[in-house]
Amino acid sequence: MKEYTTDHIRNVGLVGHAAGGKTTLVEAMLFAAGEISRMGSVDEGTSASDYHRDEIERKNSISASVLHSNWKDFKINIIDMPGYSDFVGEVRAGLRAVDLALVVLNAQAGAEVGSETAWQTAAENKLPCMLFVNRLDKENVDFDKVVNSARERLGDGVLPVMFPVSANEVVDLLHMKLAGFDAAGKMSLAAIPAKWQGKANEWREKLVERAAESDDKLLEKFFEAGELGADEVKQGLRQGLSQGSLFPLLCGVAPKMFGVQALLDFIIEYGPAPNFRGEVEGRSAGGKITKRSTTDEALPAALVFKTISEAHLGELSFLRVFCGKLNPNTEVLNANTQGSEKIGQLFVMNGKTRKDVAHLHAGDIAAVVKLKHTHTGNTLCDKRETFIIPEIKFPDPLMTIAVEPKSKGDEDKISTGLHAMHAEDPTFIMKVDPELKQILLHGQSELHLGLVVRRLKEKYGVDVNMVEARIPYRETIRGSAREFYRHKKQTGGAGQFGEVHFHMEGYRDGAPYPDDLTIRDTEVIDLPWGGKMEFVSAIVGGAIDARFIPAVKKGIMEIMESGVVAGYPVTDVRVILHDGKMHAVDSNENAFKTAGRMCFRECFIKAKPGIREPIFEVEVTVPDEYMGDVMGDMSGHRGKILGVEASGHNQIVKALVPLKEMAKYSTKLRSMTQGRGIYRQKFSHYEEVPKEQADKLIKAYEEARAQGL
Ligand SMILES: Nc1nc2c(ncn2[C@@H]2O[C@H](COP(=O)(O)OP(=O)(O)OP(=O)(O)O)[C@@H](O)[C@H]2O)c(=O)[nH]1
Ligand SMILES: [Mg+2]
Repeated sequence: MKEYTTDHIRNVGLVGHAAGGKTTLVEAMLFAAGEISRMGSVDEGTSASDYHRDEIERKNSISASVLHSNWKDFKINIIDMPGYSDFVGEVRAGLRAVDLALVVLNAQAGAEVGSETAWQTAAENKLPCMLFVNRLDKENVDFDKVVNSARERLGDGVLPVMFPVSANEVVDLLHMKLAGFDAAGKMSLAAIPAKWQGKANEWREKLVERAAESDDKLLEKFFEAGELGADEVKQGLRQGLSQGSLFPLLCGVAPKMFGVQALLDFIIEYGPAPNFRGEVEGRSAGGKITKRSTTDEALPAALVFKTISEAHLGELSFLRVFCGKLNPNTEVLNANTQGSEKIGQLFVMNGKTRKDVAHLHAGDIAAVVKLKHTHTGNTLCDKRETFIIPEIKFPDPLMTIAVEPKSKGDEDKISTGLHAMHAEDPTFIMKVDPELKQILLHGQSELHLGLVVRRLKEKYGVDVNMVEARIPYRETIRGSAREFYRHKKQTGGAGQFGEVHFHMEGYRDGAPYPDDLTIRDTEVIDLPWGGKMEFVSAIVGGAIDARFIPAVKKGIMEIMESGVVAGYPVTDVRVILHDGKMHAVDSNENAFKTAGRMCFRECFIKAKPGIREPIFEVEVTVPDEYMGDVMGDMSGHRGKILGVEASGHNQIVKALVPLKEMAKYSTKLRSMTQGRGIYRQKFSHYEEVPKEQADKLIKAYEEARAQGL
């Protein structure tokens, strides 16, 4: 494989709402450049990018694929990213490796929710952005409307550099020509027909003006002369794109190769080279921010942005070289772990096929095999000096399911498999939850976790059932109570004796103590399971020895952890130990621990126990027309609407919803909005569950205990 130097490399990432045609466009970009000999298709499962079995079956992208196209002596590295929000982690990682985001819009739908989120991620990475309006061949396409929707939702800098005039022709505003595409997608230029001349002049004028605005000198010249030369327009557009003030918009029909040649030309002529920022920022071993020049001469540093392990590919780590030149068979440093790594051969990828390359120049993207201790997000750098490129920010998990092995004894295999898969996909996290006694999988959606479970079976041979994750309820009290408990046992030799008197009430910060008790000592404990416990000593006249008091507290903590009425940890109580009795011979710590535990139990039952559930703050973004459905559904599921905000053509609904009601929200929202809604959620607080539900939980616990579970 030929080597390309930095200025002959372009790195572009395709993003956008699901089914816009990204993968098909990538296929066309490869085919146009002769990279593949036949134009494959997503529908037939023959595309270079969606090669994974799950992708072929589902007919959509799941994982970011790395490909490239050699076009007119340039190497265009292409990352094709999934549009479904379930796989947003792939977009976060993929966009870290490129210098240009290409947002693919569906001409029938305009800018959609998924286009906006991709756009935001690109903006967070300060990435130059351009657009491609695809599917122009569909009925009822109104190109001007698409441009307007892109302007409204994505930014005023959206600037068409062409507009379509027939099924296979566009007016190219850069060259002021009519570009036609034949059945093979080959482009030929002709004069603009008189009919379109007026619109062409008008749009060209806008384009020149916007290009001039990218640079003060150009703008001055534009005002003086009233126009700019071809090179100046080019310079202005390039600059506007690189600095993020202009978002050029092209169009076409990917499966027919219509517009693809023009797109490739545009990327190499106007797209930023990998060194367009001049420097890359990183951290030294001591955490100091440093910068390195993005040239071959700098010490090398590369970010591992993706890791995969598949039977036919082996273990592959994809890396973007940010600075320096990378040679095969070299020892490098994993800057994050300070461990040593060996880079063997370097590979240039096209989906699942790979070719050897002798060196990688600054800015290039490639893959290496069999790294030992390197994970996604790590930097590999020259051993002489640590340089850590900022880690990739993955999204927080949105939902949780639990898995149970189908055959006993598979727990270890589950853990090994899931840990290995987490290295490939950091957006799902596996945890064994000792409180809920479940293996939990946290991820983006049911679809996402369903695919994880499927791969666990296929790759690691472990079959599991997906079940609902238990809800981490909490027990607490709504009233107050006083009780005493005498623990007394006389079995042959030494006996057991301990008596304690408690006053119990709900814990509230700074609440006054009962008037009739003399407070000696108090301690507020932050409980490991959340909430507080205040333990107060109000013992008078040495009724029980000071040495027994910690034992009483220990007994309380034990029962608080295991729960009293429904088997869930207890939170937010104040216990005042105000009296007791001891026996000169039979009292010991154990006896007082038991007395403490039992007295807590009696008091708790008397003090109106209640059950609390976790409430999440949920933020749903949907197009206007779905807002009513989303709000109705929330209210029907015990949600409290906090407010609604408009954001372009979308509405953001904010609500407080019990976690229990969010169990299958990703699937529900998708069907309610035809995939056009997204949501986020974060823990807010605990709240009491309705009485019927509390009774149900208590009953279930009693039944389980009766059966000895
Ligand atoms: N008519 C028409 N169909 C297209 C065009 N581009 C893509 N398609 C079809 O649209 C569907 C989705 O195309 P993909 O290329 O998989 O879209 P994508 O953006 O990669 O989708 P995700 O990976 O799910 O985000 C497929 O059935 C394609 O054949 C187009 O320009 N015109
Ligand atoms: Mg795709």
